[in-house]
Amino acid sequence: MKVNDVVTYEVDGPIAVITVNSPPVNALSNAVRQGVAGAVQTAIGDNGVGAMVLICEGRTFFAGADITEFGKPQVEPSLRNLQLIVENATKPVIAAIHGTALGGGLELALVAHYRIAVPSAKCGLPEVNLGLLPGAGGTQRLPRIVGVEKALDLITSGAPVGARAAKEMGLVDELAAEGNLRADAIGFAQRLLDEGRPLLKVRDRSEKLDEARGKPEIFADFRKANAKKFRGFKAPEHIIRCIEAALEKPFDEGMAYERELFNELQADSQSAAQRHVFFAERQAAKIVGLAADTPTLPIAKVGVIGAGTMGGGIAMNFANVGIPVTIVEAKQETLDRGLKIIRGNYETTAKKGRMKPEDVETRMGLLTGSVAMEDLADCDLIIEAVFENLDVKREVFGKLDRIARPGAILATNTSYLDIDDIAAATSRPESVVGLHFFSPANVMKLLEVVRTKDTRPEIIVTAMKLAKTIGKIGVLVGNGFGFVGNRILAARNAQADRLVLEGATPWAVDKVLYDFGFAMGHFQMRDLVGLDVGWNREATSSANVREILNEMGRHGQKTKGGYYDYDENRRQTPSTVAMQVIEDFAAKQGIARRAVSDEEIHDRILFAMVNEGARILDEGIASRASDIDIVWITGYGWPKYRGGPMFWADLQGLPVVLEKLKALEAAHGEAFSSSPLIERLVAEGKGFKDA
Ligand code: 3H9
Repeated sequence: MKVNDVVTYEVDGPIAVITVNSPPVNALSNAVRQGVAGAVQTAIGDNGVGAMVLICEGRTFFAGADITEFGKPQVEPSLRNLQLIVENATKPVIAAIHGTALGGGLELALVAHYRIAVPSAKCGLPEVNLGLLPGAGGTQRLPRIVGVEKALDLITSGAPVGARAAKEMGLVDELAAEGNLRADAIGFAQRLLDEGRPLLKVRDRSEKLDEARGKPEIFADFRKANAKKFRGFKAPEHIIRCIEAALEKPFDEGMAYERELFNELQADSQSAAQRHVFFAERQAAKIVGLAADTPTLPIAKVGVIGAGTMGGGIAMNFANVGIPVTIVEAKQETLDRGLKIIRGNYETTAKKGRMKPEDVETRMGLLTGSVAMEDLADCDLIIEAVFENLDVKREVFGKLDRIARPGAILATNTSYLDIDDIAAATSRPESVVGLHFFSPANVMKLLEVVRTKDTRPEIIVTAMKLAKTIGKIGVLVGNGFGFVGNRILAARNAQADRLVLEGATPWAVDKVLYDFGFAMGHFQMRDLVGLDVGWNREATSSANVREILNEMGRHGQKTKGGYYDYDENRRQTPSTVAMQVIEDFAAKQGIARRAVSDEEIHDRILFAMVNEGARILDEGIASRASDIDIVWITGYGWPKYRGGPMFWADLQGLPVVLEKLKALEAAHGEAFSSSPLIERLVAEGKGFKDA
């Protein structure tokens, strides 16, 4: 029997089966909640029914509350009221889990009296990733099942656990055979009836809480151990407080407290930002302007030119997913060094327990070194990662053109250069694309896929799909100086450099950015990456502070000195030497140093970045404002809880942004002349999200 469009009710002997089918992920939308409530009530009233199974069709059990309904008027039953109906049912409810039982979905399973799952299923409370906490009893019920320490880990990390681990923790009562969930759940329900098993309510359990009561230090220790990871985020601390309440307060009071803190987070800009990021990540994968049926090309073998830090990291991505790679270097010695570093990276990962030791050899076995570019002749994709110089890259592409098989994808990892110029060195510019990886390339999530004026649609689609295959977030961008990420970085560089000449210290600039939420400041980042990256040793022009520091041998952390000084343990202190260089250079330039406030640092850096982002969007280098946000969050450490530069600007309100830019332009010149897009959007009463 159909209860409504998304829920059906069937009876199999004494077992009622309530099936939900609401693609794509069975989120607990209004219709789903109404349908399930109706079906449970039917089963309660049905004298022939002794127990009920709650199961989902499609790829997963409930993936959580329907995030798209947040902020809209609440339709009854709310998730919490649905839970009351299920938990207080007079007949046992069995949640039958496959796919991912997440957030409100797992919380609904936690009010069922028993849970059965297939081995491939996963259970988790990922609300923290959306700047939220589990607001339907997750913080109160999970510790009652798995204990306080595990609950703290699971809920603040948001990481799901597999069904087997869930069974060990007591979160799942029974494992079903893969592919046989419905029948096994019915069998399990029948057994419960036959054995006369009681209606178990998680809320009534206390043994796991009792275990924690003797250890009051749990919470303080947990906060201390995670202080760095949680810095700036509100949700983790709210979660910890709720779990403390689970221990200290009676169940109903704990629930009320959880609800209060959930409401607080839901109304906060951090959650709005993190929900924006969730959808923005998924949007980024959608390609604008190409036919949906554009075919992809098979990538069975990859070539990488350059075995340096970048080339090595890029090659690892493919070996990690089982794709063989040929790495080409000019000299055997450099090649050997590169391969040794890759092996070292894998061995370190294995030592840390993040990879099976035997996988080191499997992955190394997928990497073949060569000093002959001819060995790339059978590759489907060749990625060039040589020195950042147009002539060098053009020479490589000219050679590749003669060697690569027809139809092969020729990619460059350039971070600033014009890819049309590189492609022009070949007879097949339509086969050339940019694949801009971020260092360390085996770790960083971002991949800018750069389309040129000629890149074939099949190659664009293939590159975006490949990003997903190797676990990256691909963002499709246009071919212009620095693409999206580095062009905005250049705007930040310009302001940061200027600010220190005008009177700010590098540490003051860094502190403003750190306090805003970046993992590290601008100059700390430069010292880490190395001031000599991209530095032309031959041209000793002393044209700026960075060059002078380089000429002095101060290349950053690796030489124990850059903008900061570093001790043996890479602990930093502000450098008086660097400060002197800055002051001397400012004097030489005729710049009178003055006091610069933190507010000025904040505004000049951030609004310059937003303005550059607007230009990028206006020029079509990015397809959407949210793509720019994803680039800066995944590639440059923009704090996730601030949603990316464009979301942050929308949050200030574009009229405020425009006013700031006008004031900054009056004070500091045309670097702040506002993008025409901002002016247009303000005139139309719109934000970047509408652009
Ligand atoms: C919550 O539960 C609060 C409660 O504690 C308290 C309430 C009082 N809602 O990721 P995919 C869409 S908060 C609406 O590409 P996959 C998604 O946008 C929630 N829509 O697939 C996409 O749409 P489109 C806690 C959702 O197979 C499509 O589904 N739950 C939701 O790679 C496919 O998604 C979470 O945070 C949703 N909840 O991964 C879980 N979820 O096709 C969030 C997904 O238009 N979801 N969509 O682009 C996930 O982690 C993944 O989607 C999942 C599937 C693992 C389920």
